[in-house]
Amino acid sequence: MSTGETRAVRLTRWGGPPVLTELPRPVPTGQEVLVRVEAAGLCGSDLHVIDATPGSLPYRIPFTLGHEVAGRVVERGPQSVGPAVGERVVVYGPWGCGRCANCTSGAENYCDRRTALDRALTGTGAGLGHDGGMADVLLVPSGRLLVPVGDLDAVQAAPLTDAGLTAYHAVTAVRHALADGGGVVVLGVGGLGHLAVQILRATTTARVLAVDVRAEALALADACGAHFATLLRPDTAQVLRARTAGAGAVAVLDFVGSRSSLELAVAVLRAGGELAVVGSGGGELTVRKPGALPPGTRISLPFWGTVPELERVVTLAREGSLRVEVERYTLPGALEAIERLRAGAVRGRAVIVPDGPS
Ligand code: FEH
Ligand code: ZN
Ligand code: ZN
Repeated sequence: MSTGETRAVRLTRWGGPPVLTELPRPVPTGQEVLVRVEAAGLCGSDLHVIDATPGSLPYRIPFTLGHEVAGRVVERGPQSVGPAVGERVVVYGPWGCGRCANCTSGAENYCDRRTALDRALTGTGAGLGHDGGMADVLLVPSGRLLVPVGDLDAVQAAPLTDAGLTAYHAVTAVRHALADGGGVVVLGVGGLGHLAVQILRATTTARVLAVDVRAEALALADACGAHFATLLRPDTAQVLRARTAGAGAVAVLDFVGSRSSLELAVAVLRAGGELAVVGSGGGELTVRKPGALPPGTRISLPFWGTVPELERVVTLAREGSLRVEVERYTLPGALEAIERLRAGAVRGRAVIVPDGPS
């Protein structure tokens, strides 16, 4: 690979496997900033993108995968803003229009132009319709999308931009219900769930009750500070209720979003409780009155997070309150990481290190 090229893991046809290829190294113009990638996390959503059928996503192929990126600024366009050349950063992944009310408040995850009404955006962000960071370099549309990380290790920093930020945003959605040390149930202790446990312990007084289907995930939940962790069983709702003195959970963070996880959420929620559905597991919830949902239930569907929240997540990590469980892979190893993630074999988060040892 010459200095004028970059390796990249790209989606070149819908439903086909990603391929490792070489591209001309981008040159930043206008407000653009070029980041040398030091680490790029792999997410369950990457599998959804890879497996998408033609026309199901508003993205044009080919594009480079990778929406969870940390690196160093190496070149800036003449009108660029933000971190200087040489500064280590993480990349805020949801790239909005940058001009609507949500974008100008830092909530590009809820850009008004990404709605069905105005598909002005042809992509969700880095690695999601736009070239992402599963590569040697990443061209970022604006320095507004970069958050400095100081000396935080890139392999720890990259997952903060998606797994960490999404978990933090979900906790924020239910935070007001957590004030009195009530029980909060975390469904799924994977890449996002294990960080949610740590965020809850670091920023709330809630009692954290974790549920997963894998025994090794329960060990991870314990290591992350969960007060209680259990496998999903037929009596899990009763077990969790007993852990909340019969009142039920003041909040449930569902990082799975499957039929069984949503059923468990409904069964353990306290009246007036909060349900945040984060996972895209295909489960459905019937909202009807009267119905299965306890009275007063509030439901949110949090998506990713905001730039100010990403700054807070980076601060939590830099002060030692967040530790990401990672599996490292080289750039060519990304394909192996994808298959391990698909098999449910990844512990914590898979992170690709382009300059890592081959
Ligand atoms: C990205 C794109 C679309 C759906 C979900 C996601 C998440 O991985 C972002 O955290
Ligand atoms: Zn993601
Ligand atoms: Zn916008």
